[in-house]
Amino acid sequence: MRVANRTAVKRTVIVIGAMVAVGALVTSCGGKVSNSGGTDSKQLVLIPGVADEPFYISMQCGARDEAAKLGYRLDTQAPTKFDAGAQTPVLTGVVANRPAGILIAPTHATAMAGPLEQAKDAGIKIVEVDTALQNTSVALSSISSDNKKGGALAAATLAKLVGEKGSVLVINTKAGTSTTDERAEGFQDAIKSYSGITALGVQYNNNEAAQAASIITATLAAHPDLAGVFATNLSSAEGAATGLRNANKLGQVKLVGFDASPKQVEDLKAGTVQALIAQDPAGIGATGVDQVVAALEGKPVTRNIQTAMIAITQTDMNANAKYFYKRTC
Ligand code: T6T
Repeated sequence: MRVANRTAVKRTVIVIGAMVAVGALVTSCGGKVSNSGGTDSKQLVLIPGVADEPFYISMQCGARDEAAKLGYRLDTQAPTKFDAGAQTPVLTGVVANRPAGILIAPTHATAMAGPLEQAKDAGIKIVEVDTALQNTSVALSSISSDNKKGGALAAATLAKLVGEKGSVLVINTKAGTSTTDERAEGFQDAIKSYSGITALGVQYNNNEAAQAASIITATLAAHPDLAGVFATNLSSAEGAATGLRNANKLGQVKLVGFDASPKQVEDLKAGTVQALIAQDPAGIGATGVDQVVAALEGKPVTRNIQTAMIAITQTDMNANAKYFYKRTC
């Protein structure tokens, strides 16, 4: 069974482990949903956090393939910005077309609750993929990495890289994003156990790579002895790498980043980043489809499912290329 297999994969991996959008955008693999009548019983819609981002593109690929296997159609409609104000009108537009199920990565743990409750009240089955609402009564199932554990894994990895001493900084995305908040929390909790490490706290890049680069510049000015950085997602890690490159601190300041976009993989290869914590976005998408279809077909649904994660370094990157995220399906 898919879920059981994925859980087994996760265990293995961790042991080894070491538009602003009012109109909805149809991403490259999707098609527009239109429905002038009632619910379309075979139509699913994936609403990612933001359009054209390798994590969500990989998720879409997994979800679309699984939906086709199960005899359903899956379209993707995404906001152009990772923001509740941009995602809400996309969701409202999708709900008006009455698909049978929605897979959504809510961009804010509380701000997306109202619009999603309305979707549920319209009789649409809701499954959360990656991020989640604080209110657990809206979605039938939530599929994600174990983000707290991922943060702790990042702390252990960074501590080793800096020789368990010096100052370390967390660059997080946007407060209120369930996943990255959990990663930062897991990191901060775990880093406390290293007496030689000073935690400089958490700064937010608003999910903009350029802001992460500026945070690096400012932090290096205030703390020239900065030893390490944990970047909680793709945008923060890509931007942190750029910041370190601009400051000529490559390799001197160790960088551990969540995710494995093509740019992040290039940065790992170049030695700008020392470790990546790759997730399984295709698995999250496929498992999300399994769950929403189970709900639609009156079969049992699993409330919370955790998927694989793996820490990848330059040494083992070739062996782990299957975990790298895609730009197209
Ligand atoms: O890290 C992923 C995702 O898990 C997170 O919730 C938001 O950022 C990403 O999409 C990467 O940009």
